Amino acid sequence: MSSFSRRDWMKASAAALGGAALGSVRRAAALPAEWDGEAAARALEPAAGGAVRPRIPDDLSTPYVGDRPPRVHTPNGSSITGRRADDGAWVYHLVAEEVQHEFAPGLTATCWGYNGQVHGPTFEAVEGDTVRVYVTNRLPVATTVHWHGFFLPNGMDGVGGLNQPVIPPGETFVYTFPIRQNGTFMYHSHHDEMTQIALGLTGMFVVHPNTRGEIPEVDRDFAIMLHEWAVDPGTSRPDPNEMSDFNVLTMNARAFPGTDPLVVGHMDRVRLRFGNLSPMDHHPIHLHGHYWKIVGTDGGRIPEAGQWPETTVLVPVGSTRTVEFTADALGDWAMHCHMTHHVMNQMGHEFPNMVGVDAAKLDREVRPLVPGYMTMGQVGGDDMGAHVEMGHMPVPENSIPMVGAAGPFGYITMGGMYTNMLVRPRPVDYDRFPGWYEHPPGTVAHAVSAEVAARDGVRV
Ligand SMILES: [Cu+2]
Repeated sequence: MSSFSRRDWMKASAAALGGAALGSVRRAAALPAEWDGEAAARALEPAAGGAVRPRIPDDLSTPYVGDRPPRVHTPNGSSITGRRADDGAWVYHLVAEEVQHEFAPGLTATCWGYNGQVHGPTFEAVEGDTVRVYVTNRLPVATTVHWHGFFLPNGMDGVGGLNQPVIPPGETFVYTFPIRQNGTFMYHSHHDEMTQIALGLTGMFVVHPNTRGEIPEVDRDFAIMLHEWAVDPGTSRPDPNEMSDFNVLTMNARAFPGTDPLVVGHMDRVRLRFGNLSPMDHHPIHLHGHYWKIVGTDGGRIPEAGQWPETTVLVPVGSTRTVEFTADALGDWAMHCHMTHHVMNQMGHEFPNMVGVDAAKLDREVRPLVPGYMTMGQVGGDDMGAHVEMGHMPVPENSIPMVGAAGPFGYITMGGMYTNMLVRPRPVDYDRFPGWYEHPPGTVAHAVSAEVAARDGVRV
């Protein structure tokens, strides 16, 4: 399957109209009657047949390297907080290198990252620090690092050829600059950006104010880098030449069901710092059940008079957006890019349009030739992930189904740039999955009989 592109796979599976369940044994009419979402979610390994189950890790804390504990939580990532040198400067070390990176269980690719991870660790520093960042290049090609949004000496700005010679493979350069601002910034390669950013050479850079009270105190402070990748099923590297057809959409380089949930306490003050270094797309990130205020960009803090309530924040390419809110609603709340093709995984963007087609006759005729044949897509895409999950439908090697993960009520038909914010009564162990929300009796949407509906004058 290694030379199989996504398009080829779609064509092949759609060859007899609509995508067959090749080699499937029985038709999947519905979800299992007893759906144990938590048990399903706790199964960390891909199920037989390449199906994907959500990853719910035991430990949601942020690992870090440095002399200061991290103050920002980077889901699926880590922080680098600096080591104090004798002259008072804060020293960091980045190693640019090739990394085997897992986007979600079942989908791994050879990417470029820093310090063994994709994206690089979240830098944390304090306004007034002088930082000294050593950058070692273990890539097969030259690179540089640009400190996105920083006011710094021109020779530290990192544009290869313009501000500095490029860092050749095997060499280490040092960047030194005083930090004169606070807020949410980024860092990324500024040499052959099309290739190097496409392969993952980016990271977040958070600067805390040096005076207490300059920005509001929060209970939870998250950093989330948005990105998009082109990884054809069966291939092992993101394609840097892709200009529009991105099929892996990520938060901190993970695609749902690979994204760690955000655990917060009821009435916690929450700050979310989004960065976007996707090659080509802006991402409108939407949180359910709450509103937030957009309080900052990579240009600085927005004065309070300029903050307005929103439930979606557009994070343009090459920008950061910081939002703050009070988590005042208990529950499991979806947070995701609102571009519908950005909440799908690899295989789902190029199906022939089968919506509304009655394929029962076709299925009957094809089944003697292809046992278990089943046309898909007549009701949209929601069936595909579940079929793969149940082992009824194979997927190409090193790929994940269009959408999907096991949830507490059934199959969650979301993928890609999607995660869940879990709001729980305090006190909360932020570093552990708290289990799915237990709804108070009578507060979950449910089926009704015609008789019940009729009481409200609704005929069904
Ligand atoms: Cu998006």
